[in-house]
Amino acid sequence: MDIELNGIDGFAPPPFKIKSVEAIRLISREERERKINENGMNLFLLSSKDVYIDMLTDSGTSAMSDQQWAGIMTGDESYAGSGSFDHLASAVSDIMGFSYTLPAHQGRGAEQTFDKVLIKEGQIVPGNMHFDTTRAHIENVNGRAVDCVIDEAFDAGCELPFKGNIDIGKLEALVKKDPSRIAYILITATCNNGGGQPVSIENMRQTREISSKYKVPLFLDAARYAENAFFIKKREPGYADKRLREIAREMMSYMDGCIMSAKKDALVNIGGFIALNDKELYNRLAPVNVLMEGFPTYGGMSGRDMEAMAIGLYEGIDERYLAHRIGQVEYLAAKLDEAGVPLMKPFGGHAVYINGKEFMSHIPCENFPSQALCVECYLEGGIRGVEIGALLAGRDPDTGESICPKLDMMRLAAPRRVYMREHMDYVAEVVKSVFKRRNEIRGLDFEYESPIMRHFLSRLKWVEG
Ligand code: PM9
Repeated sequence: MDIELNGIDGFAPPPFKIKSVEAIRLISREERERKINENGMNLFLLSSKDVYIDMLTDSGTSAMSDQQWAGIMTGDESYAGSGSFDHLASAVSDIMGFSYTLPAHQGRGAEQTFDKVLIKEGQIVPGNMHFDTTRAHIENVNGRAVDCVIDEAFDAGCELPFKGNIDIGKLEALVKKDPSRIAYILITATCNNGGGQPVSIENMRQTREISSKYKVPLFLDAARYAENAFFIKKREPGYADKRLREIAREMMSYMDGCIMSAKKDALVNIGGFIALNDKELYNRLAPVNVLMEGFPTYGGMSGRDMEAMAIGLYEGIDERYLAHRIGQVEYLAAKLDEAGVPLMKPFGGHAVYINGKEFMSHIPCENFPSQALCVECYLEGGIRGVEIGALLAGRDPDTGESICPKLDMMRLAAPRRVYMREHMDYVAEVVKSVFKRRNEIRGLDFEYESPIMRHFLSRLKWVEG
């Protein structure tokens, strides 16, 4: 047995050691109370110095390697023809198999360019479950984002191996009604809003069949493609002996291209890109990207960031690193599970998703149970998680009513290569302690509701009790 991949106790050891540390501090309970009240019970508005363990997001929060920092020093800052862009394009082509790379400052920059070119007014973008910025960009150009994920995705306790899969029947029914109304199909892997659940290779292949049959392009939201490849290796029959690079290549072989927020699996603090093989489409995208992001050989990124990204793409698909990373998330989830905390199952790749609806079953949806849980975890131990529930879901564009989503969760996202097992032990103790006194916790109401993507900027207050 390979200890580096499986560990001695079932959890793979970290394939790195620490060269530089950053101090963190737990401010007092009184200070935490003051800070969260001053910031309208919204953890996005807190200053990071007032947070002890920051699990708000795994996006842009990775610790870069010494190799990446070395790359920062050798980045080529030329406006046009940067050598660092060549390194990035070559890494994308080598790992993903796409010939054309268009950089963007982050995922939503890529989405903005992409949707401006690919979506005509009134067109539909079906997918498994779109991420919130993805949906917002589709709607921003008057398109419609439609989720076609399998029904089991909404059953938090259901232990299917690939709960991020598209329901092929639902997808085909939608596409065949009028293929000309479909701008493109998008698979998000792993499926962030569905609990970090992976998509199987078989499902990608079947989606490709639909895409080819109706002549509609298929793209991947590749933010966490490497974690998805790891789950395929672990869970899909026939893939246990394949290298992750081979699996990633096969995933991409079913796609016309991908859009990537590189702030996740490319282990960088900023950056993103669109990658594809169709030269004609590239030629339509590039001028728009010049307008929105920058010249095609930097697209909103500095040369040094592209250099670090080119290196990070290779490090992010390394199996020993992924075995440790996904094992760390599993370690935290298993501790909470043992204590009876209701969780999204199976455990996801980049985060532990706590079922806030069940944890706070006495708080109705309109009083944001998972947001109340996030606030309480901050008050209890200075932990910052994020709500993926009613607050994030926003309002129905047709009726204006607040949406009550089927899944209402608190996400504890693990930044890559940042925290140790001791941090996870601490987080588990804090959540367990909130769980013990959950029935005393009240819900929240708006003090101010932000009009777009309201979870970022809204302010809340405790309901009278
Ligand atoms: N995801 C996340 O925390 C960061 C924004 S919300 C705190 O999960 C997918 C699957 C994402 C994603 C961002 C984006 C947008 C696209 N697709 O944040 O613009 O999870 O780089 O990427 C966040 P950017």
